[in-house]
Amino acid sequence: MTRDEALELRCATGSDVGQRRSGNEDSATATTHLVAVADGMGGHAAGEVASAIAVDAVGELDTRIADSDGDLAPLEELATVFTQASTVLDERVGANPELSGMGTTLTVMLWLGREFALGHIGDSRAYRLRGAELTQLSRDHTLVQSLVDEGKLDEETAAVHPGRSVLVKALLAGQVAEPDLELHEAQPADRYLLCSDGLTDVVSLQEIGAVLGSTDEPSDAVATLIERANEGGGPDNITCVVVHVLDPAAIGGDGSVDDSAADDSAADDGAADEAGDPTGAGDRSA
Ligand SMILES: [Mn+2]
Repeated sequence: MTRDEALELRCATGSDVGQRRSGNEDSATATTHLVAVADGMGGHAAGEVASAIAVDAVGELDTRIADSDGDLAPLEELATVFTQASTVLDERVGANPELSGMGTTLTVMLWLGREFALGHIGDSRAYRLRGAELTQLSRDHTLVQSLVDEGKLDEETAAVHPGRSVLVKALLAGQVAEPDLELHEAQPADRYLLCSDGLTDVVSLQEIGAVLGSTDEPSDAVATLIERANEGGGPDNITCVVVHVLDPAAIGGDGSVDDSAADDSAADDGAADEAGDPTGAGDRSA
């Protein structure tokens, strides 16, 4: 992961409570090497606790990477995020039985040079826009997706199925985490989206692809996607992280990028979203 070979990234995060929920149980983060979305579940604000635990585990990996000499095995490191989050979920439920049943999705990208490791559990999603083609990189761990895989349900029916949010896997206290872990190669000009189901339940894939392709500013894409989900009724919390891999050809011969924006964007837990800009933006290299 030498810096010379690293692709230049620009990313933005945003989270919004939506139109019908009283609290925001989603969490998101963007650190130097990692971006993540977590969608918590469980009553009495337990979902908020669970998704924050997942995002904290992501932050700890970022610290380990910063302290390392760069010689880390990405998939193994990413796996530790899930096991660590599970351990903390167990501890917190053990100490606070009223939190029992809390859990969270977690979709996380670890950027290393020209490739990234994707770790995923639950029904938040990771997409790649390459050219005009939007590809879902994650697979929903839902009952309806299992039925689609078995040929018992078609994609169109699954997308509007009333039971579509029933998860078969998530980060849950008392359970061993079984995330999907994969390495992907990135290309200049790729665009990536991590999002909670509050976006994908109400905004079509065509629209998501069009928004991602419409602007060179990740923060504009995040704001527009959240706006579209709210226009679509905003039935759930909406969280998006957009990552642009910059195209050296488009930013000048020396490959430098405008560095003037803030360094990192942190999670926005949505509690104060109504008043402000829901997005944060930053430039960095993986
Ligand atoms: Mn959700």
